[in-house]
Amino acid sequence: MTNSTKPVIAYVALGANLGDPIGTLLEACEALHQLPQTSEVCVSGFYRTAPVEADGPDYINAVAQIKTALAPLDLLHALFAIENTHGRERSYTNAPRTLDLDLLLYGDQTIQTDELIVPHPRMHLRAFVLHPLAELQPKLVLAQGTLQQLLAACSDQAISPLDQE
Ligand code: PH2
Ligand code: MG
Ligand code: MG
Repeated sequence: MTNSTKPVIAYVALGANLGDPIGTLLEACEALHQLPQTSEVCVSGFYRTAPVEADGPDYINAVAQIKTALAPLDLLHALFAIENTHGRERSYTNAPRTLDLDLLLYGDQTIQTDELIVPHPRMHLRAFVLHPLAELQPKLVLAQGTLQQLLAACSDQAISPLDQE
């Protein structure tokens, strides 16, 4: 049994750089559509991105916007379950991975627990999050600035839309 809350708009970052990243992200999007108490799933385009503070092959990244009545920790655990379905292993910090699903924003809530910090503490520094997020919600403003200001500050991070390859 999961706890219900008033529905909120939440954002989830999707990333993968092992196995078949594009196929895995497509399956993860399908899994987001199947989440209980969740509707209006909208996914950005896919981007090829250079690893940031990480090693291994280039990543495929995207962001999904969802409307959900799942409580934050229930949503987090559902995201972990999807990661595990795709063979996610946790060997060392920022290790290459078959699938990473990070909860970026949950309505306008600030959450700080041992398990979950929202807004995601590094999202404002990462072009691989900000670009797809700006595609979905260009006028969104984070505590650190507008998406356009934040994107300008990480313009050195290599990122290219898959549909332009
Ligand atoms: N995820 C990380 C660390 N670095 N770099 C890119 N390009 N894409 C990611 O998804 C990513 C990363 C930690 O989760
Ligand atoms: Mg991550
Ligand atoms: Mg993660």
